[in-house]
Amino acid sequence: MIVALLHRLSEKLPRVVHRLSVMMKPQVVFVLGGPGAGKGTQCARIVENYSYTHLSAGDLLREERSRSGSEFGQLIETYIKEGKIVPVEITINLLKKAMEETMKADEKKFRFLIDGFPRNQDNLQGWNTVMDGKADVKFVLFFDCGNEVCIDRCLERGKSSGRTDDNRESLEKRIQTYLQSTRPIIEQYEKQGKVRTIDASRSVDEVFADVKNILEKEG
Ligand code: UP5
Ligand code: MG
Repeated sequence: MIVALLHRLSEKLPRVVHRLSVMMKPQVVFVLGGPGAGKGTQCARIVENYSYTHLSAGDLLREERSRSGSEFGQLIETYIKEGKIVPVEITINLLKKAMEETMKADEKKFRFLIDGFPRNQDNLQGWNTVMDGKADVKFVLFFDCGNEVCIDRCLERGKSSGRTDDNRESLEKRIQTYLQSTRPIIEQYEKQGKVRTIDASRSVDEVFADVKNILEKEG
């Protein structure tokens, strides 16, 4: 009797494990910091070394901007060039779709680095409305870097990036938006004890050494 029961259980086990992994809630790390702080660079390094999927909200918006037939192309272009934050309805749909597609293609990919989001109160509300209970925000990786270093890095990149916002005029606006809208979001998470701050003004390797320490501590 017991042997038969154990036998049936062992038959069912793979399916149970499979179902559990399907039900795995997305685990999210928000990656924030000023324009050019190195968010994208460090996320790429993390992906090489850990099982995270990198989703840059800015990259998703730029993709949507150039998608033929997109009804938001012009609006996104204007916002990006002006350093303003695109209405969250657009961004959250792109993020949600990218997360769903990633998990559908490979159910083991449930750990996400969401880079450059949430940038303001509107973004945060949108996230809470659409994603509340559907994903766990583990912590915020905050790449802390002085404005001048940020501007210099983006101007340097602007020589070849083709990004319409890597010029001094757009950069001044991006910095203002960052200081006025994004820093308060980081401060809110700070009060919840969720921010892991890294001095991002150093070399890529030095910054990544700190990132590794944090990720290994967080598990
Ligand atoms: N670099 C990187 N690290 C370095 C280091 N340690 N030492 C020396 N050089 C370093 O790096 C920038 C440049 O610096 C690169 O040339 C790199 O080699 C070098 P990168 O890793 O790209 O920095 P990152 O922080 O990712 O800079 P990015 O320009 O992408 O930051 P932004 O936050 O400004 O851009 P994003 O793409 O996220 O957003 C663009 C716009 O989209 C926003 O301004 C906004 O208009 C819009 N947006 C929204 O509206 N909503 C969103 O949710 C997201 C974006
Ligand atoms: Mg980036």
